[in-house]
Amino acid sequence: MKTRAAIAYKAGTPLAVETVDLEGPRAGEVLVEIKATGVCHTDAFTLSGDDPEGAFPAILGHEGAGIVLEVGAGVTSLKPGDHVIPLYTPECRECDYCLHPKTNLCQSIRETQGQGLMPDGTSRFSIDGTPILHYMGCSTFSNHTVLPEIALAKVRKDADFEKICYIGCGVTTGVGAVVFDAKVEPGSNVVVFGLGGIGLNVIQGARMVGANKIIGIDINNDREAMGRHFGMTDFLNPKDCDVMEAIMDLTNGGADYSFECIGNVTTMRQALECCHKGWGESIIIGVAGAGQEISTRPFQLVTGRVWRGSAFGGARGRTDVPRIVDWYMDGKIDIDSLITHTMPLDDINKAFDLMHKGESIRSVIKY
Ligand code: NAD
Ligand code: AHE
Ligand code: ZN
Repeated sequence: MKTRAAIAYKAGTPLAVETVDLEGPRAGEVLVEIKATGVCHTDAFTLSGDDPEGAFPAILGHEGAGIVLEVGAGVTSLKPGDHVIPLYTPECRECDYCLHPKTNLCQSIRETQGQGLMPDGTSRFSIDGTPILHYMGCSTFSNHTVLPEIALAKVRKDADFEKICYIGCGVTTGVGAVVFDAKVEPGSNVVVFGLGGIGLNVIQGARMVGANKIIGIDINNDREAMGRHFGMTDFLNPKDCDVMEAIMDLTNGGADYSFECIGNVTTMRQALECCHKGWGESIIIGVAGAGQEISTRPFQLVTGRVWRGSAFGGARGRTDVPRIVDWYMDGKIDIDSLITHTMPLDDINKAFDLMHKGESIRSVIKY
């Protein structure tokens, strides 16, 4: 079939919206009509050329929601008409990772996914016979896309696509990091570095579990109001104060949990070192560019601070994403306030401009 998609031809150039050829689903695959997709900082990161796995030409986008149109041979858990959220972290429920209680990082198709290919090593997208790569196994910047069955969460039909698409990455990443990975206890003091599409979801996750102080840090003062709306108790701008000193004062010695939601190795170090001696845990969510490394004095860890990371909020997609849709529909989490802009696919480059200028939290493309 033909469909419309935004193509990343090479790093550092705007996306080109064009008609592409899409082959139907093969065995174990599903054709999905994407109804809406968010634009995440990770899409911009890969487009910038900083992603070691970035390969071009590709159809980016990994934060979508849509409807199943067709299923390939052997697909049993989905049928045409089902509403779905694509999963860049799939859940096969069979690999060593899925069977291990300590991780959500299903590895059953990770290798081909990282190469921009379907599990059989080929692409379903092309233009004039030239293959175009998939991205993070999702390619939601295409009105139609093909995914493996294990990379789709079936969700309820009464939820708006243009809101729940955000659960495909940002909401789950932020709220999940608090709830599934860090398992923040009520009364904890939490520090969040970076109050964008991820950090604000960490804040609402921290409020949801009953955190005490929720301290937000950003160089953009416009983020303070939104942070407070989601439960932030204190705002710090590193341009106006010594954040480390301020955190020590506000928390009586350091954070119980800190979350780095920027992707900057300097703030990653600060996030670790602002943790309380003896027990504070720092969770890295931000994605840093190729060649970047983190460092600290080992003494920071010897004296009880813990450094760890979180991908897709520790969520097992097919199991947890439908639950998070329920949390949204039950009013336990707010998504609507975070979607600051919506636009058609033809305007997708504006979404990247708004993100770079710090004017949007989430832009959503409506097909
Ligand atoms: P965003 O652009 O919406 O937000 C980033 C925020 O950080 C902005 O508010 C910006 O003003 C602030 N910031 C930038 N530099 C700063 C500094 N030096 N000090 C303080 N604040 C600073 O991005 P996002 O969509 O929220 O994504 C955040 C990071 O999380 C990115 O690196 C993204 O790739 C990553 N991410 C990781 C996962 C995962 O599963 N681990 C999932 C999604 C996104
Ligand atoms: N490809 C990059 C790493 C990118 C990365 O860390 N991605 C996160 C999700 S970001 C979503 O917005 C992730 O889930 N990582 C786990 C994984 O298996 O990719 C690189 O450095 O090579
Ligand atoms: Zn993302």
